[in-house]
Amino acid sequence: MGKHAVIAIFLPKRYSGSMKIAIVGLPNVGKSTLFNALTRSQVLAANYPFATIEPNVGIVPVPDARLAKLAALYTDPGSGRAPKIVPATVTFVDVAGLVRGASEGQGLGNQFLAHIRECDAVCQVVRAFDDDNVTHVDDRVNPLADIQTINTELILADLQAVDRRLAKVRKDAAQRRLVAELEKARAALDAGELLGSRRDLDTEMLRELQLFTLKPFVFAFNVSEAGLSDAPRRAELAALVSPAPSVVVCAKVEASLSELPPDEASELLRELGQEESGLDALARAGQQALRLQSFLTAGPKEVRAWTIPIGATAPQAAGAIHTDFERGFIRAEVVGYGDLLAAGSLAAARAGGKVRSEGRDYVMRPDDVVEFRFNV
Ligand SMILES: Nc1nc2c(ncn2[C@@H]2O[C@H](COP(=O)(O)OP(=O)(O)OP(=O)(O)O)[C@@H](O)[C@H]2O)c(=O)[nH]1
Ligand SMILES: [Mg+2]
Repeated sequence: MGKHAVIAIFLPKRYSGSMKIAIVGLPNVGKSTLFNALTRSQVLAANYPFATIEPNVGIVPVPDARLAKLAALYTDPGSGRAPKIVPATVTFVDVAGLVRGASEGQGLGNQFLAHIRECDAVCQVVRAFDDDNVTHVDDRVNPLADIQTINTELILADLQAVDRRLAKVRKDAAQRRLVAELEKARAALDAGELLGSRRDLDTEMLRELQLFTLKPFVFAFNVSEAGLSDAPRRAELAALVSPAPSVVVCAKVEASLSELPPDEASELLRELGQEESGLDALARAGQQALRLQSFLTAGPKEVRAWTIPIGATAPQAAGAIHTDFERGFIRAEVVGYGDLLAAGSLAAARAGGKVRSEGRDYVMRPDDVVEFRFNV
C-alpha cells in the first residue's frame, strides 16, 4: 500500500460522486469495443482509426456481490418486499485514439486531450492481441513501445500546460511558491518523467492544472482469447507497468459476455478459465488506483455501496452521503458485513455484541455496514 502514497496526497479529502476514468490509448487498440462492453451501449466500434469522434460517457456499477446478500437479509418475509440495490458507480469516458504528435495537434490533437483533463484517473488500453485484419497505427504489436508513445504525449501535453501557467505567473511576486513548484514539475517532465512518480511535488498546489501525468494510471492489456489463460504472458504484461495496477482483458470476449444472460456469461467465463470478467477486474483496479474503497448502508428500503478514499474517517464517510451528515455527525453504528450476515439480522448482531459505536476519529473499513447518528 505504501507505494501508492503519492496518489493519496493527490486525492481530495472528501470524495464525492462517481469516480471518472478516461479510456486512453493508440487508435484501434479496442477502446470502444471495451467501452461498449462496459456500458452495453452502441458506441461505434469500427476497424479504422478515429471511430470515436465525440467523447462518450458511460456510467457502470462497481460489481459487489455483498449487495444482493444484504438485500436478501432485509427482505420482508411476509410481503416479500426487497430493498432497492444501489451499487457504487464508475464513469468511463471513451475518447478517440491518441497518436504520436497529438500534443502538437496530430490526429485529433488537443481538443481530445481537453476531454480527459477533468477525469480522476487514466485507463490506458494497450493492444496485446495479434490480428492481421486489424490495423496497428505503427504496424507492429509492441505493448511497451505503445505505452511509451502514449506516456510521451501525455508528458508533452503537461509540459505545455505547465509552460502556459508559468508564462502567466512567473513575474507575480505573490506566486513565488507556485512558480517554484511549476519549475520543478517542468524539469521532471522535460526529463521525460511522469509526475505521479515524483514524491517531491506539492500536488495540492498543482491540482488546478489537471495534469495528466499526476493522475493515477490503470492499464488494460487487450489480449486475444488465448492470451487470457496464458499465465506467463499475463505476468509479463503486468510487470511492464508494475507497481501501477493492471488488468488483462479480451475486448472481444467482454463484448460477448455483455450480451449474455448472467448464468450463460458465468458459464463462458468458466470455459475460459476466468474467475471474473475483465470489466469487473477493471472496475476494482480503478478503485485501487484511486485509493478508494467502499462502505455499505443497509435497511428495508435500500441497500447501497458508497465510495470514499481509503483512510477516510466516519464523519467523512457520512459526508459522502450528505454534507449535513458530516456537519452534524454524532457517531456511527458499525457492524462488519460478515458479522451481520452470520447473525442474520441487525438485532441479532446487536444482541451478539457485534455492533460497535464509533466516534469522529474512526477510520472506515471496506466491509463496514454503517448507520450514522447525526444532528440536523
Ligand atoms: N481480434 C481482436 N480484435 C479486436 C479486439 N478488440 C477490438 N478489436 C477490433 O479492433 C478494431 C478497432 O476496435 P475499436 O474498439 O473501435 O478501437 P478503438 O481503440 O476504439 O479505436 P479508435 O476509436 O479509432 O481510437 C475493431 O475492428 C475491433 O473489432 C480483440 O480483443 N481482438
Ligand atoms: Mg474508439
